[in-house]
Amino acid sequence: MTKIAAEPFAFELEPSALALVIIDMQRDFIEPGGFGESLGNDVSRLRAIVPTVLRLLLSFRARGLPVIHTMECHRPDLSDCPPAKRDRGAPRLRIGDPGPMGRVLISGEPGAAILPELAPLPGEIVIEKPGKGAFYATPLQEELTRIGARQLVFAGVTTEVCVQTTMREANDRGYECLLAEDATASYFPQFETATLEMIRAQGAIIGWTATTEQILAGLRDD
Ligand code: C5J
Repeated sequence: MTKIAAEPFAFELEPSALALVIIDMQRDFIEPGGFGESLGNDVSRLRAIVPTVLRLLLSFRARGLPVIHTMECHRPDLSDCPPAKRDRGAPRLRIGDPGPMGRVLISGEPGAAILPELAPLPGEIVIEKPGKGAFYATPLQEELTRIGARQLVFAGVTTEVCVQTTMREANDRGYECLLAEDATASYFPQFETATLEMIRAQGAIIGWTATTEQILAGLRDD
């Protein structure tokens, strides 16, 4: 069995059960002028991982391995957006308001789209999710069962919110989770570091972390 050099210990790779899950690489979180920036965040930290995420994506595609893309967004009538999510903190822009790239985090609006350079190809699984975790109120579990995935490599944004929440949900469902540590980012560097540490603490209590190079080296050796 091929092993990926990972932390806190080697990740035993089962290529036939492997899938890449790319979390929320959406224009509204990452592009200047989008929702994320309007909340006062520095989006350049998120933008910086795009080439690394692309490298992972192209490698999985080249090996014919499954890719799943998630998008945090809501129905235009907001029927899947709890008021507690929309109203909390009285932000200047709320979900569903007209924003710099259309209605904020609404399915089908320009800002909710995945960055063009990472756009899903026909046949790749795309999960629109109303929560931070990608399993809540989505068909993700059924899709993973359908494709036979049991090991998930994670990339995307933001590390401590949607990436970590989804990894915890996946871990509770019995998936082996490996986070590509240089293909994930937060607006807050200290949260990114803390999340990587808490995921791999206590003997991989949530999962493993490895660099993209380590993951791709493991795939090359398989
Ligand atoms: C946030 C996300 N941070 N994709 N969403 O609200 O992490």
